[in-house]
Amino acid sequence: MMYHRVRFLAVPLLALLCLATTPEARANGLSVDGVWARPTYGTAKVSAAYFEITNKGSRIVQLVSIESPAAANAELHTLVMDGDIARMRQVDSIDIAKGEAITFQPGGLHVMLMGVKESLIVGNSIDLTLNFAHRPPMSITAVIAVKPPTRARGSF
Ligand SMILES: [Cu+2]
Repeated sequence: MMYHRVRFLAVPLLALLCLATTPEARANGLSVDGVWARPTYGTAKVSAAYFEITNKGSRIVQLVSIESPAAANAELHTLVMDGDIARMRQVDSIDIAKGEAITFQPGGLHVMLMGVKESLIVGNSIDLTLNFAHRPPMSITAVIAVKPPTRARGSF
């Protein structure tokens, strides 16, 4: 079955990812960089994670969910204006057209992390798994920070 061949190919790809020193991940024409999440303070159990995802592949990619071992729940959210008030709305899925880059950032799309299990401290990091329709999941690492990390340069 094709599935076995795909799994076999995934091993050298993972090895490459381990060599990367910046929070950037690539797989199957997808690249994700600038991954960060907000720290939590006091007893707060809520955080948000952000990144830029670029589809350099030949077909549309649909991001359907995100999960993290660091939080009980992770949801895709966007901010919509309701008069003067910005409200968060859950998004079912996000389509990334071929050649398109989508940025999750404060004031817009974000990953809402709820039920954060341990305080998120600046300088630490957490793992996130991106789940897609019709393709394998992708693991990325978010640095805990108060602002976006310096962009990784695409050098390979
Ligand atoms: Cu939210």
